[in-house]
Amino acid sequence: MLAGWISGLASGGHSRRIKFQRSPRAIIIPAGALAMLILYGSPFSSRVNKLRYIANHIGLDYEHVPLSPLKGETRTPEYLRIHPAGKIPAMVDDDFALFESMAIARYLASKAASPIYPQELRARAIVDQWCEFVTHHVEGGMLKVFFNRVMIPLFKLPVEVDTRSEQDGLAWLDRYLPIIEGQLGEHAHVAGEALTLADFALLAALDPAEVASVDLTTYPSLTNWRGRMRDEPFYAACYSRYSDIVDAFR
Ligand SMILES: N[C@@H](CCC(=O)N[C@@H](CS)C(=O)NCC(=O)O)C(=O)O
Repeated sequence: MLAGWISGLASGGHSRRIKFQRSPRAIIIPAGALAMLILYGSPFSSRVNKLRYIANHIGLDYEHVPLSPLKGETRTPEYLRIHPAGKIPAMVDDDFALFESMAIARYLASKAASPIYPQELRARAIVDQWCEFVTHHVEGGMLKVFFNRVMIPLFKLPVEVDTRSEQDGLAWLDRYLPIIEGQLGEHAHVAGEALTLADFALLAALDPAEVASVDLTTYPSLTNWRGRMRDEPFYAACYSRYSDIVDAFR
């Protein structure tokens, strides 16, 4: 049996160490965890927060271990067994490890048979469609802006601000957010009338808007939807606003 340790802060804010053991089948099993389901990754990451929103909304019993790639906490041999690229988020559910945030999102919703990821073939395909659109175009655009405007100066990252990438990100948002605005002008939620995974994906992707000085008020339906979503208990269970997380580093 192999054993190792990763330091982390539990969701309750208490310092704790989590022991990992490797089973004969080489699957990482967290020992000493309070919950069987563990979500890894700093709340600085909107991809991590997407999963926390979903787990909170579904009412899953989970533990959040906010490992930071910037502190090297995702490069330990133990964590690399969970995510071979050392990225966040990742998840361990009992003896099952998974990475890639949308794969984890689908797993969590499916595990709970939640209507946020419908079973019916076409309804599910529409949710997948909007999740992909949000992930590749909206999240992709926002992260380019966020990385250059916030991450590089805040963490004094040893790279130059890439203004072309920043402008690309803004151009993506200018191109793709009107499509989301049109959708939310006609429907209560991103993939139609029902709350789905696509809403959580979009909410998390747009969370950095204020700290990255991206003005979303020019999209009234989107702004209204965002206000409704951020009033939900799943959001308050994470923070009052995403900017609280960023401000804590200033
Ligand atoms: N497509 C992946 C992206 C994962 C990713 O790039 N995560 C970032 C943080 S949001 C990360 O871990 N960066 C640190 C690194 O690349 O080492 C997902 O959705 O999970």
